[in-house]
Amino acid sequence: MEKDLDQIYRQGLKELDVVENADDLQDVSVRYLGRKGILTQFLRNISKLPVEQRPGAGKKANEIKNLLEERLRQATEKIEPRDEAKDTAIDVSLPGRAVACGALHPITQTNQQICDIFSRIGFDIAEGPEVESDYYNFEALNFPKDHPARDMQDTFFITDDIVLRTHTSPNQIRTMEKTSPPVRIIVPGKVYRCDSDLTHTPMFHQVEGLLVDEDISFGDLKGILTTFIHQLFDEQTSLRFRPSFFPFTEPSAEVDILCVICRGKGCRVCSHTGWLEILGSGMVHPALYENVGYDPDRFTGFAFGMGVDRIAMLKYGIDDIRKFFENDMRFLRQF
Ligand code: 2U9
Repeated sequence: MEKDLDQIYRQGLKELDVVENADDLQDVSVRYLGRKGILTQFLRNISKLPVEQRPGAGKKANEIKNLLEERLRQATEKIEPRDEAKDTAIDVSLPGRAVACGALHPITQTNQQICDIFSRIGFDIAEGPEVESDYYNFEALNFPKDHPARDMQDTFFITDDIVLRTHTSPNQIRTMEKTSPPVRIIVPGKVYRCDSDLTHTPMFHQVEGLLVDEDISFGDLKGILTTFIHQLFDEQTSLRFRPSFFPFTEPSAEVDILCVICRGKGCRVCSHTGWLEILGSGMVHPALYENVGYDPDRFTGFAFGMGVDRIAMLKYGIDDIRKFFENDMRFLRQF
């Protein structure tokens, strides 16, 4: 029996000596160690040997098996030396993995464009709380209690005296309380009004502005806002100032641009007027100066406010404001 095993081993080595390629190697491996291989059969037949021979035969057969396996490994290395570099190398012919790349939300992009334009003109940015007192949101801005103008704002009340700010104007008051003129600020931020339809959401974004100094006139207001609109849309954009009313400005004016869709002919977007309202503005009401300790005989100024979401809708031709907040990637990827 031992002789048989030695014979198998020697024959195996002989065959391994003459292998030339991986296929030859595979053949030898199968012939000796495969499921029906010579050595495998031998091991299987050990159970048929007389009991006293079985342990010795098993031991010897396993030694031969290990030796043959080792020789097979060596022969494999000889034919296909292990290329360590190949194990870790990057296959440059494979297509690359796409890098997921984020982008700014269209409202953020529009907000940044607006702030950039005013920053270049010389305005600083001021920010403040979204939860406000009745005083800063209304009283200091010339909305007395029970004044009908408070109804324009559809306020979310937290308590009788605390509200979600309905505009960013409280920050102009806070800034004026802390700073002497000249004041040149824009105030971007989220504001809240209880209103919801195709063009309104309960939370939206505003940028407001304030400029107070000596000798500031309505001409300065017109010049700065015209420059702003020409930079935001294009230099050729026609605009008009239309009289309006706000409690915090007197006189007040809303600014319209010629409809970007129909160029003034009249369409659904401009309600067939040929014009689109872009922002509100006016000369700061003198009563406000007294609230912050400015001398109304020495200082004058102008203020303005705009809805960023509305401007983004006009710039990108979006007909439903709610699309901005649904986070549908098919919509957002377009910007
Ligand atoms: C101070 C003094 C004056 C801010 C102004 C408007 C006109 C205006 C609206 C535009 C669209 C609000 O988002 S909107 O609905 N705003 O028309 N806002 S003047 O006037 C101020 C603010 C602060 C101390």
